[in-house]
Amino acid sequence: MFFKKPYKVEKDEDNRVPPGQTVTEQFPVLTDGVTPEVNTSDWVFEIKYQEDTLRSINWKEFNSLKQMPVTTDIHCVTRWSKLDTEWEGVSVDTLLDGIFDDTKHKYVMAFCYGGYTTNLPIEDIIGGKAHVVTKYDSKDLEREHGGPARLLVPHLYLWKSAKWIKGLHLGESDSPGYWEQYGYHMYGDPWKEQRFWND
Ligand SMILES: Nc1nc2c(c(=O)[nH]1)N[C@H]1C(S)=C(S)[C@@H](COP(=O)(O)O)O[C@H]1N2
Ligand SMILES: [Mo]
Repeated sequence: MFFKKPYKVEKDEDNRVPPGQTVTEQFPVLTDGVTPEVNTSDWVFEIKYQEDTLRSINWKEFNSLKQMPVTTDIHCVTRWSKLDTEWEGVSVDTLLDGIFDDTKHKYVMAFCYGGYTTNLPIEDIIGGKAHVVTKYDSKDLEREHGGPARLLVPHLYLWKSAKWIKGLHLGESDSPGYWEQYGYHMYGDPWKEQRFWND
């Protein structure tokens, strides 16, 4: 008798966890420096290109955009991974809708309340690959994990998932963000163990 293979084979844990990582049930907090207190009444999210602000939205406007559930594994460069984390937020595609110009917008610097920054190629935050999330486990995102809103780019090491996000600065060229200036990899692919500059 002929059995069709199931369309989606559940990946076993070994194949889901990048090299050098260990799965944790905890959700460690990793913050360098201040944990800013950001009130949603003051919150603004800005998208900039050079000196121009292409979009500026407040909390109410952000929440009126299409909210998406995201279930994903996350990987921290300090060697923990967490499987099937559940988030909710707005796709970066939605945030860039109508303003994205692929001839000029090649890289992005995410900037945050508190001053943290991290750089990414624009390709890595479009096409459903990144969200600005405001909920974790169906609850408002805790302040220590970046509440009220953080970037979530789960296919890269978690330092790229900027907490307390304030906006995205689009540009033509790549320049190092906070950790990248201190030697963290410019790209940060966990499957290639791109932890530091020479990896
Ligand atoms: N604004 C800001 N975002 C940040 C950081 C930070 O120090 N400040 N740390 C990064 C690092 S190194 C990691 S591993 C993750 C940790 O997220 P968590 O604290 O929710 O686990 O946030 C990233 N985003
Ligand atoms: Mo990290």
